Amino acid sequence: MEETLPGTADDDGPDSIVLHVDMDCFYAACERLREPELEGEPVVVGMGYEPGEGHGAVATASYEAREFGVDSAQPISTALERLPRIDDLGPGDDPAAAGHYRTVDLEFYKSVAADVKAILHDCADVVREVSIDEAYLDVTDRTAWDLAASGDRTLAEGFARYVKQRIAREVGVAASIGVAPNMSTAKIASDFDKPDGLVVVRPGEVRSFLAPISVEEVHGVGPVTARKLGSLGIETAGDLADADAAVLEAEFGSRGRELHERARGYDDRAVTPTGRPKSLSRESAFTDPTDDIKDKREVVRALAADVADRARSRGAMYRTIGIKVVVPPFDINTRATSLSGPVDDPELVESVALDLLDAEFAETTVRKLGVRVSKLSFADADQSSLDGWESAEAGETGGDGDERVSDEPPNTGGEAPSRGGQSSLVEFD
Ligand code: DCP
Ligand code: MG
Repeated sequence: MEETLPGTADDDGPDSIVLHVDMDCFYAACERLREPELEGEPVVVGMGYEPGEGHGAVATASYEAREFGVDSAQPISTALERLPRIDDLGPGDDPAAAGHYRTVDLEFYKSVAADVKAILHDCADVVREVSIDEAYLDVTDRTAWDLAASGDRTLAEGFARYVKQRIAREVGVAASIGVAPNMSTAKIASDFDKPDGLVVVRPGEVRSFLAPISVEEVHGVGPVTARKLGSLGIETAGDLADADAAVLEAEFGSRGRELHERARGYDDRAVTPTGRPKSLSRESAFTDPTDDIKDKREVVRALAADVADRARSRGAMYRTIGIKVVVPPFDINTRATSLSGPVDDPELVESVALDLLDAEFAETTVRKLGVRVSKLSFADADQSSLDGWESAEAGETGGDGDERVSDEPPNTGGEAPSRGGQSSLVEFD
């Protein structure tokens, strides 16, 4: 009988199947794509590094370079001490003990990431991108924890292998994948057998898989917490799982209970998609509040152009166009017009935004104006995926998916009376 874990209990429906995909030495792998002769060689990619120079920091090192003690975030000068640059070798030096140093080329890496991401979106309906080279996939609906007919492997494992092979074949870079019934276990699993890893933790195995792992690997445990846990004799996730919840709570408050549950394999966070903002908006404040309609129209025109341009570059179509008008001191008014279907039409954004301004705020003294498009849909998956990685990073800090540039606090304004026609109150949250 398989042990039933919290968060994987039958009464929650079937166990989730979460994949955590993390590319191996990603920037170095990208450099190898355009310089295949770097395959199997120690490669160091430096940020702020210039060929022949010794400054900058290591962004990543290939696994061959890591053997020499080169690692992310190290000064290039340290890396060069451990692994000389191949171009600096003298006649008698051993080329096998030297490395290839390259400069970060983020645009290129983003284009490779977009190709990977397109595959991930093809393989899962729910993809949460967390960095340029890392994403969670919820594939519960695409596969199963059941054993494959051919043996003792799960269908989920076969599915993850398929994802890995597609990335390798179609893009040419290696991914490590962790498969588990929840996000934190999947993440630990993807890191467990890098590079080129595929680690599957079945629902009944979560706790035993986590048990020997250092507490530092548990989601939410930083160095300070790890030290404190150490002083309580708690070194591994297993120790943490076995610890008295009351003691942990006394020491760490409600976080203590949470860490205890994580260590026991409990993590009921749903994989929520990122990288696809719900809306795009931009705001601009006047140095001095103004009621000049020409000034207000000019600002709205510029904001509309900017927002429409960003929507287009992300491959986003919108069904709602809105404005925000902040009246001194902090009276926030929002108005929007719904369209009959999704469009990508910069001129319409401008004319609708101007109409909304003219209709009610022609005479109003304003402190700040904003334009927003919302009810987004992404027609061109490839296009939107290119930027998706970036917004995913922002999303990790707890955004709601609305990508905006604003210093405005969340909308605290009261409800505006709903107007006739199709305009209505929307929140520039
Ligand atoms: N990166 C960076 N600076 C860091 C860490 C990472 O610029 N301090 C960049 C370079 C990496 C990429 O982000 O290639 C992805 O980060 P990872 O932590 O996933 O590291 P790698 O993919 O390089 O290696 P691994 O195989 O351990 O995932
Ligand atoms: Mg990586």
